[in-house]
Amino acid sequence: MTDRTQSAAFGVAATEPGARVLSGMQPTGDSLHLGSYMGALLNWVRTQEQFDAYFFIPDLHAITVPQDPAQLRQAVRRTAAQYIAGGIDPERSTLFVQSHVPEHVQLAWVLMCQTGMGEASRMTQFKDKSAKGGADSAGVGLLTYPILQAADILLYQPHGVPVGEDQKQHIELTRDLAQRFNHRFGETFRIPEPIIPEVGARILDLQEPAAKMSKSASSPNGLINLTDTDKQIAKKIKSAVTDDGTEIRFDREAKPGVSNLLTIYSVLTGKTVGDIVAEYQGKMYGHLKVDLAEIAVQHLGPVRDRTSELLDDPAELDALLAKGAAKARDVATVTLTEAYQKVGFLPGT
Ligand code: ATP
Ligand code: LTN
Repeated sequence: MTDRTQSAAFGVAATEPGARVLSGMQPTGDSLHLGSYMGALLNWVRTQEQFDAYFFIPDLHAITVPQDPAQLRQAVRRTAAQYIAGGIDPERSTLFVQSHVPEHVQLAWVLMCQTGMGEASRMTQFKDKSAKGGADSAGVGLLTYPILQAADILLYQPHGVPVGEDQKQHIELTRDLAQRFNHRFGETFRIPEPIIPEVGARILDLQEPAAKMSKSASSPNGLINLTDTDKQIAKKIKSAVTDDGTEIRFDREAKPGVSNLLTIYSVLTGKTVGDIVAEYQGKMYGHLKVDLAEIAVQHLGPVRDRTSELLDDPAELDALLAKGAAKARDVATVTLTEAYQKVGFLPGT
């Protein structure tokens, strides 16, 4: 497959031995979905080939909105299983749960003390999520969410952070906080680059192509979960909203629905959008949908089946996550100790 990542960091950093990447996806909603799979997970799989990779499950972030404890436990294992089923190799990459590494919260506190109120409240995700439940019901955790995310990242001194388009602003804040800290207390943190795929960084809702595909989608038919059955996947693609006219062409403005399907097709097959458009010249939207439905089922079916196999052995998954956390702590503790010393805390031992 061609390399679809735009970031210079991917090429430059990969030449440095030991260069790291780190990323995570929240264990909320029913499952990871086609958007997070293409915008993030597939890119993680590519980065693990070239980098010392850390992938974690941000369970601390998951409690910034109301959650059910039993469901959260289940969702953390399911997310870990989906990472592995999607191609993360736990022998090669370090896979862990955020709450198992207390250094994340410890560094977050230090960074919170470097963040302005205005700066935190300007974050788009905070504004969207707090507006949804009414501003008064939003917890302080939602406001400090991106600062915890900055701590997640900076602890591991990564060169790159593979994420979808919507996380750009949080990575920008992370860079600002790192620069501010370094300026104030001396060189401590590496300034990380976002690694955003050129194709697939913003997959749209299949029913509402003005919005991104999201676990909080308004219609379940707009969202393909990695847990969906073959029948559900095929049905959702075949009933995707397309645009006026009949011509299959890539035009994000005038034809967002068809362009979204072409993007999904391109990511799943590795063909360029141009080649796909040429292949479907003179054909109807229906042809494209039928073929894409089959491609998606072939691609996502095995990921779903492997996830459920992995979930059949939760003890094995837990053991793997414990091993990952021990490895992650070895790295995190070095950065935290340095940051604590730089701000003026006395050594504890
Ligand atoms: P929420 O509904 O809470 O915003 P979400 O469904 O958008 O959640 P996240 O868990 O926030 O998904 O995202 C996990 C990762 O997947 C992030 O790196 C994000 O940028 C990426 N991602 C999420 N949705 C999409 C999408 N529609 N297209 C491409 N990438 C996406
Ligand atoms: N906010 C991210 C999840 C996340 C993350 C991170 C991603 C939490 N900490 C650190 C990259 C690096 C999201 O996907 N919604």
